[in-house]
Amino acid sequence: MMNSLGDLRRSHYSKEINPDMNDEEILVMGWTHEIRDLGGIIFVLLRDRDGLVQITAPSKKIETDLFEKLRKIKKESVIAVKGKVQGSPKAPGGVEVIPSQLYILNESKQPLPLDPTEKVRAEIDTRLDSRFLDLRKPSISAIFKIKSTMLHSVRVFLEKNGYLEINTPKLVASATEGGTELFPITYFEREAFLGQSPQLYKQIMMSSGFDRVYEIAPIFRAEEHDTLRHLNEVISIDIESSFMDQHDVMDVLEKLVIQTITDVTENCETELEVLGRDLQVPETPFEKIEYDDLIDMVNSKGVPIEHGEDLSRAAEKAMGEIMDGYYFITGWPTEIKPFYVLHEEETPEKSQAFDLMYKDLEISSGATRVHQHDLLVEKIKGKGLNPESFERYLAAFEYGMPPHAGWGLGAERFNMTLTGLNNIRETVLFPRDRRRLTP
Ligand code: AMO
Repeated sequence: MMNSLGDLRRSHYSKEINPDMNDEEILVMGWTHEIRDLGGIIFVLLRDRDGLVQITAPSKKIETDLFEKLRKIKKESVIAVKGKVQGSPKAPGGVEVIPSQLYILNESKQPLPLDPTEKVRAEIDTRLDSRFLDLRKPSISAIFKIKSTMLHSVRVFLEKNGYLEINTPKLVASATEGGTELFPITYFEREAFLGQSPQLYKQIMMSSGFDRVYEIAPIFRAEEHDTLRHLNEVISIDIESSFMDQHDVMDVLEKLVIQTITDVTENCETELEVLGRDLQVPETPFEKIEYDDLIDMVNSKGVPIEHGEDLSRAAEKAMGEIMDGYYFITGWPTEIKPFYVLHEEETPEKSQAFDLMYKDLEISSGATRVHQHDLLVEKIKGKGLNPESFERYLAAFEYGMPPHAGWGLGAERFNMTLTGLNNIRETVLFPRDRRRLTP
């Protein structure tokens, strides 16, 4: 075993090796995925981030010491192999490597708590406990390659549309979203909380004249529920735009979803295939369903729900049976939306808020905001909150706050719609739920 890498450097990733490189000397690095010892010939499958490469060692062609060393490698050990490329139609990628040197960079302990070759299925909790091994599986790492492409695509799209990336504090003094609980923390001699949403800060930035901002950052929700769609820490993609209303930002959201799906289908072909996912770019415009009509649709499916209520899980499920892709819900009752949401002028009981849904899953919500100071104070009081605890936020509305609108899109839920996965835990490297705080 080696303590340091020395001058050893990888010459190629597995996916870069092809039959045209016949006889070329290369150096590959990765993990021993599998070892097959057939007596006179040993096959080692080396796995790196991008796939597998076969190391073929016929006893007649290579030195005895090397042959014996290969035979003794333990599964999932980290190795480097120097050798020559040879075309081999049966091997992965149509090539194999005839080794001349083997370096064992780190040996893996045995037995393994989890099998990264995916031959043995494991329960999600076992997988999350040994997440580093779980993530070595191609079908699991594929999810995060898609997530990386998704976030890249979102950033490129927003930058192109004039949005500036901002970072706002996650240590905060008060709540922003009604309905969900906060995680309290000790902030020196005071109590503080983990931020539920950058809502108040992104709005303050409108008063700062930044016009269009976005943030991609964690939000913390102390929700007790243990479901396939909720976590206590997620990544929220937030935007806020001045001189826009709900219709303008819904348009931005729809275009962003389309651009991201296009980029993922073009750049993650292998990953989508590994996941068995046939991702198609949806047709636009996305359907817009008025809240009142939706309640009737849900009732007609036999699910009881009153006008004015928030959607129950049963109601979402009923919608999932009716709708097949992305759609907006508009015209939500003002009563059940947060204080910062503006109502319709003519029908104040109706708000200018919307949700973006995918089948039965809410992936985003947004609204035209209240930008008049006095109305905002009234709305805060109306929710039973104390305007004094919003003093610094409210000040931004007294000296020239433009009309504005925005939304928050859950990165994990968006990823679920791309990958087709139904447990949100699958889309986070190290999920935080009601029971899990490690690893
Ligand atoms: P909301 O609370 O609806 O709105 O959150 C926006 C989006 O964030 C995601 N999300 C979650 N995902 C998984 N687990 C959770 N516990 C969780 N909580 C939220 C969802 C949701 O649609 N300030 C507003 C946004 C705005 O109006 O700009 C807000 O936070 O995908």
